[in-house]
Amino acid sequence: SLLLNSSSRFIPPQGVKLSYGTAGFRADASLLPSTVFRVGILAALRSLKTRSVTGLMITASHNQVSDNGVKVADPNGGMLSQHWEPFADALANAPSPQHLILLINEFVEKEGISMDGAGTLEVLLGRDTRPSGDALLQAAKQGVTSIVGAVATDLGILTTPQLHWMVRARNKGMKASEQDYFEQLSSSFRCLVDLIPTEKSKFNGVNDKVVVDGANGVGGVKLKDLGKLLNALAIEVRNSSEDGGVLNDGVGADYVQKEKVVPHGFGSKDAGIRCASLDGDADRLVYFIVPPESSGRIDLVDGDKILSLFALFIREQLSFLNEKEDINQARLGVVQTAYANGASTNYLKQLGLEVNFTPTGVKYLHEKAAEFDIGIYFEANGHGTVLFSESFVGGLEARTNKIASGSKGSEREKAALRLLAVSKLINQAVGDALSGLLLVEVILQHMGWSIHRWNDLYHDLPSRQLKVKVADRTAVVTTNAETVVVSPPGLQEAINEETARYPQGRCFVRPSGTEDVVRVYAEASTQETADTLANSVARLVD
Ligand code: 16G
Ligand code: ZN
Repeated sequence: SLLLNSSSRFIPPQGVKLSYGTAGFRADASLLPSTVFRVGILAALRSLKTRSVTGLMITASHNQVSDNGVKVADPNGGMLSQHWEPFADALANAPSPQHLILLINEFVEKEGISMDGAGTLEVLLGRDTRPSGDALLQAAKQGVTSIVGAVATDLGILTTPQLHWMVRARNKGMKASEQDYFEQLSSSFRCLVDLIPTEKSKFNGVNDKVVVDGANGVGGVKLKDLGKLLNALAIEVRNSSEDGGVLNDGVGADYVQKEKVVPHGFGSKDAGIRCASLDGDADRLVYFIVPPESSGRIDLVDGDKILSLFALFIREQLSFLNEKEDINQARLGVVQTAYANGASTNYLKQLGLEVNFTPTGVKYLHEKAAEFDIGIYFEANGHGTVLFSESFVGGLEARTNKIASGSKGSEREKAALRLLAVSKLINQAVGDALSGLLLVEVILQHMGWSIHRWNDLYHDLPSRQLKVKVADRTAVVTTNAETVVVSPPGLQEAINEETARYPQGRCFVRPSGTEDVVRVYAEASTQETADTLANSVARLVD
């Protein structure tokens, strides 16, 4: 058969066991052709099952350039449905083409997938700028088309969030090209700029340009294209893929957030300026400030602070809306992980917001945020977005339609227009550094705030992250959004005892989902005590 034929061209490497993990499959690129081919099959089956367009993205995000990876976007633009992950694992690890076909037949039967190709059967393919990406994309294409009737559409080099956005847009019957994406972001940005209260319309920051580190990847290129459509904002992009630097090497959001040092291409000349950093596939965003006399250190303005800024703005708009009516039932929820700095959680609670915690990984945060009318989620590492429920957006649309064209209406109507624009600007499929950056920028303009004013919303507690290499990281099992160890027995008690010695101490350990290590996170009132706490707990894990 077609399938047997094509799968015998993609034999999996021996002795490698892959797992779909929090962000799809990731490994050294040389190990991946058969996996990517098989994920092509998976994405086609997912399209067949849902009778909708699905997506397949080839990227290893912030990993080193020699790695690559692959993940599937579901019809709503989100991550692959979790109940298909075991099948993804089984597919990737099937030892031979015969096993593979057996597995597929079994799964097709179990899921009740009808193999007649009627209806939409299309997989959108994208990749980041990694040199291995093109060959892997060809493997994915062959995987997709080995399912009879499935069409693979190669969209070339994209950011991960662009691909997710396009899948979602296609299934909503909207225009879904890259140009449409840029159009939607830039027009909703302009709409928000036009609604800035006049007394604040002169931005009083120290410098009204933002300088962006593109991680030597795809994000910088796309941001330059997007920037051409924005006249209310000057963006200077550094470390773009065409600049010749190595992807994620001393640059990018992951590096900046974890190391808290200036990325290549930045230095003391940038002191005081508003700087931002994207990761390799542009689904993470952090800001930073280079202090004067910095010696290479930065002040990090992380995902928690982006979340806080968004929450503050949205809460203000809701309060304008709410004066009396219908919409005041709107439920605003915030979702964080245990990595959120304790100071950010306190700040959000002081604002009167409902703060929820989930395990690490976008799929968990996203799912939780979708329970609210407006759900804001962010990981400290800069991945996050704002989700609006359809019914809430419907309510906003009904209200804003009544506003006579030309007139901007009352404060309440302006607030509705702003929220509607935010729902279009911010990527509803997945966290998106480009749309996140535009929302940060327009909120700062709206508030008339410099990055310093924003950074002063609260002060991070000193924290330390460590990783511990262990024989078997699956020996550490956690619960309560990864804050409590249930196995090995006794470990949590020992952590509690250690943590109790430190003022404002907080500490947790968890097995990494992407590396063969156990991670330790500690917070305390001083950097020194945070370091000591992290180190002593690391010894407990070892
Ligand atoms: C992946 C996750 C990210 C998470 C990180 C944690 C997605 C799309 N990405 O990159 O959200 O923060 O893993 O890595 O879910 P770790 O498990 O190695 O700490
Ligand atoms: Zn990423």
